[in-house]
Amino acid sequence: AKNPVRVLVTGAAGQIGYALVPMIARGAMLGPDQPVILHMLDIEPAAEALNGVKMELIDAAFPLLKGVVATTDVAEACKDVNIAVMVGGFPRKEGMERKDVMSKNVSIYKAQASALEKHAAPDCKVLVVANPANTNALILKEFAPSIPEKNITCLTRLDHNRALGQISERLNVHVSDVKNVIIWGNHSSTQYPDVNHATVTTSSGEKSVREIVIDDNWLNSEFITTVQQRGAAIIKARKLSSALSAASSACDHIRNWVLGTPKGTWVSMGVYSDGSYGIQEGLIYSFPVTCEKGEWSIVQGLKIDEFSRAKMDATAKELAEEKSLAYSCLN
Ligand code: NAX
Repeated sequence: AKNPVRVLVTGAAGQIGYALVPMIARGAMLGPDQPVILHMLDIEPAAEALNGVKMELIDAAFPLLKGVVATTDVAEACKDVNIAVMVGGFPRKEGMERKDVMSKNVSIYKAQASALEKHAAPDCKVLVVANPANTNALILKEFAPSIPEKNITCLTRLDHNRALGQISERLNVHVSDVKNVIIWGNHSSTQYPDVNHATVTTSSGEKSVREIVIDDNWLNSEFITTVQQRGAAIIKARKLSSALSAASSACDHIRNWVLGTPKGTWVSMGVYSDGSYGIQEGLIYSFPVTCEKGEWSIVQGLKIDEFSRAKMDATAKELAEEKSLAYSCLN
């Protein structure tokens, strides 16, 4: 039998946490033969709720779940973890300035970076979900210099999956027959969902999405804004933000990272830019990646047209601004 993997979920008493921990305990993140020990962190006001989640995990009698740590102590939460899913953060409340929200999250991510650096397993893989996800991940990277930068990522897989979903609905094909969309840039409304390289598997082979969706106008406008604004549409409908889809996409992100992407398929991940596609180094930017043996690599050589270039640069510009704002909060 495999040794259990320790998975940290921060903000575990929140709504994404509540959807995510049972998925992990059922093997949706690391596979149906991989035992796990869940480490759940939340803050003092949520301690009782967190303990309630722990009680339910015990009650669900998950065969793969070999232990549960529920704590408000960051050091204890990070102890020996192999995977860290950072869902906890400070939400933007009505009337709050962007800078104030940034400042709260910068201090949270700075502190949690240090705790991970001190206490986590040295090869720990980190996924930041909490917004502003790219910039929180960047701060985490800055303050955990001993964690390899390749191990620090943020979630744009939900946006990627939303793009697959929109194409599959439009074409009335199964979502698993659509692949290789790309989310470029920030997990925000400036993200660029790109279908130029996406394909659909049909009875007569693989076809490009552009070829099948004849309506370029839809692909160049409504499709993009629908994906960009999907989070807001969910809030409007549910009066709560996306939770089950975010949790499921977080599992997809880690599963593909650890166990690999299928041959010929790429996914979107927010990763530290190495300058690929002319995106400045020093930003956590969402790129198309393939994964093998626990390592992601950016898909190279895709042709970028002028329309895409402008959108990729606009979202990079926003990330550079977020980065300066975050740094200004450090002083
Ligand atoms: P909730 O407010 O339901 O839960 C957040 C939890 O984090 C709360 O239990 C809170 O007590 C806890 N928390 C706050 N500060 C903490 C700290 N310093 N350490 C540990 N825990 C802390 O929010 P939820 O709906 O679960 O969303 C969580 C985060 O995900 C938010 O930042 C949200 O904006 C972000 N999202 C990111 C998405 C993505 O694709 N990257 C999509 C979904 C979601 O909007």
